[in-house]
Amino acid sequence: MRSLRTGLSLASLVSGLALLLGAPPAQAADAPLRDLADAKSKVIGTAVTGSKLTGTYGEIAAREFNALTPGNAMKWGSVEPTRGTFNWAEADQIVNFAEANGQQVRGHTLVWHSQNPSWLTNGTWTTAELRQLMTDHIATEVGRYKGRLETWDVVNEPFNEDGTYRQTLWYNGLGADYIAEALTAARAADPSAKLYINDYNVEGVNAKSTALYNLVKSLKERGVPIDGVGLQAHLILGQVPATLQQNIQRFADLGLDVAITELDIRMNLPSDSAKLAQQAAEYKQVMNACVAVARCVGVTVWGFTDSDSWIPDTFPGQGAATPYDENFAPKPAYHAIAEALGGTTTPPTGCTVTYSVVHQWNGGFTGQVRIDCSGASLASWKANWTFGAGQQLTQAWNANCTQSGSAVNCSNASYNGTVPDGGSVTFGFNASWSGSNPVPVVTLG
Ligand code: G2I
Repeated sequence: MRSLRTGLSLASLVSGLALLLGAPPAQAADAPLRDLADAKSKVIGTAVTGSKLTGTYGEIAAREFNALTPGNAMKWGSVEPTRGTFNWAEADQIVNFAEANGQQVRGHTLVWHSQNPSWLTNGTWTTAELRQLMTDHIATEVGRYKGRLETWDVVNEPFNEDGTYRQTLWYNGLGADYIAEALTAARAADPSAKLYINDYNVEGVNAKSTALYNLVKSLKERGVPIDGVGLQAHLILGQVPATLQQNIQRFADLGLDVAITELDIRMNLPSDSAKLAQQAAEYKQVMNACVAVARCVGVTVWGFTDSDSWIPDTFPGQGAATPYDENFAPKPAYHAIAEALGGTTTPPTGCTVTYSVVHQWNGGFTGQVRIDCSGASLASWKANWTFGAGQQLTQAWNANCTQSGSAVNCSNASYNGTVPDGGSVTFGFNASWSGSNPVPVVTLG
């Protein structure tokens, strides 16, 4: 997208749903997720990338979620890439966006073994220097946002899978009490922020979650400031732990808050309607477990759209882990979250068409149109739209397209007229543009 001089992000170039065919007709969600969550006094949050908070991405982030977590912007490597030189731009942008939209912010994260600046990880420090670095970092970052953030993930991922402490810069240099020291420093810097320890694979009752349990129990007994535990919940389709609610409850019974902080449920690609239905059921299971425990403050998803998820980069061949697809169409998981929060929506059935600009340069662009069917199928199809700003088609593939004036009419090629229930067909085109390149409404016929 570097060729774009207008400052538009990909997100702002991509349209959502245009038209539904089939029966029954589409039901729009009756209320945004955040309204449903507010009515239950729960958090429904999402991790976000600051640079994407415009266009459709920004609209959904603001409309559907009552809390935001910066996915990367508040990590030490992001805010202090060079010692003493700070870059708060993305973190500030996210906090400002949240305040403008009446959303909480979950600060993420202060003391971690990953995404630290190289000056820190490559340095040689005495114990006293390391302690000072850690507490100064906390004082600086927590202090900057004092009174504005609801929550901080103070310590992230302190445990190994077997429940022993992870050997990190902090553990190796300061011993296990780095955790208490970090929490104490965070409390001093912002007495009103809720302070959490956050980890993954601690959703069910197991050796790792029991180590976390024993740690927070002893911290509380010692009077160390700790308000809650974050269960990240990077889950795999078919593997929601059966003991999730029981585990949430045992932390709550210690007098701590619990948050599901990074929920996603990944699957082997490609996705299909059966996997997406199973994923929806599992999202609902996680939501239900949190809704059932009063001290479970809520659930944050780790990116709300498949186009902004860490999964495909880290687990090649896996993905589709979030509640919206890569074109910002809500998936069955979205409707499952709504239902768990007391909404009454049923997922739409029928065939939808989505138009996106996948690449744009000075004077030209590549567009993509995708037809998805769920609970319906097509034997042939037409996709028609009107270009609103003089765009002119130059070439199309996987469809027969003609343009007359501003009207574009496309029909299936000989080999892709059939769109089965649960399937999709995509075609592409190149076109010219000048001035602006607004996204048209596409009708399916
Ligand atoms: O790894 C998934 C999450 C596990 N729990 C803690 C979270 O903080 C963590 O988030 C992910 C981000 O979603 C990724 O976006 O943390 C990753 C790093 O451990 C993030 O990935 C990094 C890439 O590794 C970098 O190459 C990239 O420059 O994201 C950076 C920014 O896009």
